Amino acid sequence: MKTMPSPLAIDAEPYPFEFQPESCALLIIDMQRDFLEPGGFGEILGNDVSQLRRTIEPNKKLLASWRKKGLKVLHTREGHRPDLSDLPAAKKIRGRSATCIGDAGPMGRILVRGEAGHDIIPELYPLSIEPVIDKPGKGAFFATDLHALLQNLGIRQLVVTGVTTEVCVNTTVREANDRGYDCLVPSDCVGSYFPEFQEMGLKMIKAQGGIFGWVSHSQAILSALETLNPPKS
Ligand code: TIU
Repeated sequence: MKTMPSPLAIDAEPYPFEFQPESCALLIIDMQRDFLEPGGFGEILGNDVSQLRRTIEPNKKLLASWRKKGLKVLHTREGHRPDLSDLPAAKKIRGRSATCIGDAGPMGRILVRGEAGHDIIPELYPLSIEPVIDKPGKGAFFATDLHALLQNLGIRQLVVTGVTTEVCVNTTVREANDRGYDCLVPSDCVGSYFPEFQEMGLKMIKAQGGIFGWVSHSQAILSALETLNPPKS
């Protein structure tokens, strides 16, 4: 009879996360050029992209280690069909910005699938074997097949990284929590344009005994990964 290996305890708040590598996926949220690169949509809206760019190096290290151990990786991108038929009018006009989703931007049409700015930054570019979930909303489960993919892969734990902490990361963690997944969020691998939202966005996840999940530093995850054997070829 096949028995599950005992979980590895990862140092986290509010208490250690019981990591089951074979049923845990790394889910990288919206590390897209339009949110992170100077001159992109995020910066046009007046945001300080350096607050997000500091997450690139820790994500690179975590992704490299995750891949080396042969564990599952999925990526998401926020964006819309070129005809904008999946863009609610409320989302398009919200903010009353002169430039909005679907308009021409410095890296093509803003948050439109197939445009350069919509794609994932080169530093974290997905491998061909890594599913990319194109999502029209903030949460990665809304109007996507993410839940079906995770179920088919036997995944029940997620390490969630990416941007922004209080918007798409938090929404996705809440959606995942309601669907029965345990989520661990490495604080240095998620970023917000607003330092106060970074702090509170993480506190909201781990408060009340881990109401939505766990928060750690990526080093604690890297240390646990180091103890794993490499994949059988
Ligand atoms: N990916 C994501 O968080 N989308 C956003 O629009 N975030 C903002 O913080 N605006």
